[in-house]
Amino acid sequence: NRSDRPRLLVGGSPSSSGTVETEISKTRIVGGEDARFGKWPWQASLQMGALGHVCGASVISNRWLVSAAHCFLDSDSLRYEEMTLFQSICSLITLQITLNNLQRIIVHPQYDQSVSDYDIALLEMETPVLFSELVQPICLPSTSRVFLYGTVCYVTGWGAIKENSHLAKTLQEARVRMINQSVCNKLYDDLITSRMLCAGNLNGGVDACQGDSGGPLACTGRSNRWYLAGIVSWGEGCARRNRPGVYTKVTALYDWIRHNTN
Ligand code: 4AZ
Repeated sequence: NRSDRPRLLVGGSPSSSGTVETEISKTRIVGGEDARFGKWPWQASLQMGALGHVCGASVISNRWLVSAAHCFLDSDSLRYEEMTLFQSICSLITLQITLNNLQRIIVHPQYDQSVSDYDIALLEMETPVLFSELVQPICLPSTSRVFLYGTVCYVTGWGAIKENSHLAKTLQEARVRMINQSVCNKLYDDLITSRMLCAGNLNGGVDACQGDSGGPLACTGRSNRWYLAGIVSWGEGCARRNRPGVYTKVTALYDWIRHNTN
């Protein structure tokens, strides 16, 4: 019974048929749906010792991953040099491919914690990953690529299944749409910089949440390739009406990524 399973990324498709479940899904925020095994082969989980999963990340080459800068803020309880990196394709429980430990973490020098501007970090692995059916990079969109407002994209992760809730056990995916920049800027009191983009559903109900940070917002382009349009960054709560998810805009940081990863 799918409705028994933990869900995440608030929103996505309704659960199975049946009146009871249908009623429930209307009256509270529900998560996205379980991702099919192997469907998002660039999705990685950043894990720290006893804490387990802390953030998402995306594989962009055999040596590099992209995540959010805010995942790497040192605090008394968290030292990010201790972070180990796992790629968990579909379920943290059934399959864990250990990627090579991190060699270097490059946080964007202009990252501004107070407003979440330039919320991006590059993670270099000690030794290259071997690609397989289950481990594949996502394409980096160049500066000139435009994801039009209304474009359907997918956000994936093991983050909270609703605000202040627990993490998902199975990787979740949710369908979101690109939201107009000026519309989003009005909703968020001009906090949306040109290094950010908004995606979700203005009616609420579909969104990324805590723990999805650093993970991918993936959109298809021509030739059926998937592109990393955004990196889960912030938002007011999760899946609230008129409070869409805010993502780091990857096209705006393409040159910086290229320069640092060669
Ligand atoms: C977070 O706390 C977080 N609804 C990530 C994404 C969103 C909100 C919070 C977007 O990491």
